Amino acid sequence: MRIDIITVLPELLKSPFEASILKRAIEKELVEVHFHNIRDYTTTKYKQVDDYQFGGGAGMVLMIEPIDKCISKLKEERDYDEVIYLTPDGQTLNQSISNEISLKENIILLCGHYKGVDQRVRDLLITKEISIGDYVLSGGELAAAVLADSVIRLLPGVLNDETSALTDTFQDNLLAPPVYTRPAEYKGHKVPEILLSGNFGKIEEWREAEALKRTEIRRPDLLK
Ligand code: 6GU
Repeated sequence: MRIDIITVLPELLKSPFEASILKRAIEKELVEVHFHNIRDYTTTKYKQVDDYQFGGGAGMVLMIEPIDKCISKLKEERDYDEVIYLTPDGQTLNQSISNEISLKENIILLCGHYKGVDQRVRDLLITKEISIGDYVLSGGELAAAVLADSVIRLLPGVLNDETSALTDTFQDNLLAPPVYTRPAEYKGHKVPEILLSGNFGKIEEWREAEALKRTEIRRPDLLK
């Protein structure tokens, strides 16, 4: 998979890809992540990427021309399955959207900023609009990192047995059960006996029951 991220703030985005699972996925060549600064595609003297909105009102709007130039150049080099705009008024991200995107070959992520992008970018260039939840971020960069992380960890070979995505919260619409590690007792607080029993059938039953219990209490909406 190849992910091209278009932003006015590439430096805000790079560090999540330079550590741990994402870094290893890139090193293993399971994914390529490329950053593009919209400012490198301006034709104006002052490298302007945004402007006041027509009709008046506070807040700057990202202009179509540099974004169009950047996306057009990428599309000349290869075909893209999706051009995704990160925006608080997009479809709310969930595990099934991440699963779907993880099956694509090449995707572009466009990060919004300020008051957003000229509507014509959305009408002409974007195939999917995604939000990461009902709260407002300063820009789409952190949302792009969230989306990319949730997708990359699903690519075959990225996770090993120990970090398997199959037991993740949400993968089967259930929250994950509680987990424990050494010591078996800490300041009088004990690990559930069953986990020390070595009876893997019973342990699996316990985990399923705990996952269900946790989901019923915390997220009953997932069970509907
Ligand atoms: Cl994708 N962008 C911004 N600016 N805020 C958000 C968001 C995206 N998703 C949730 N809040």
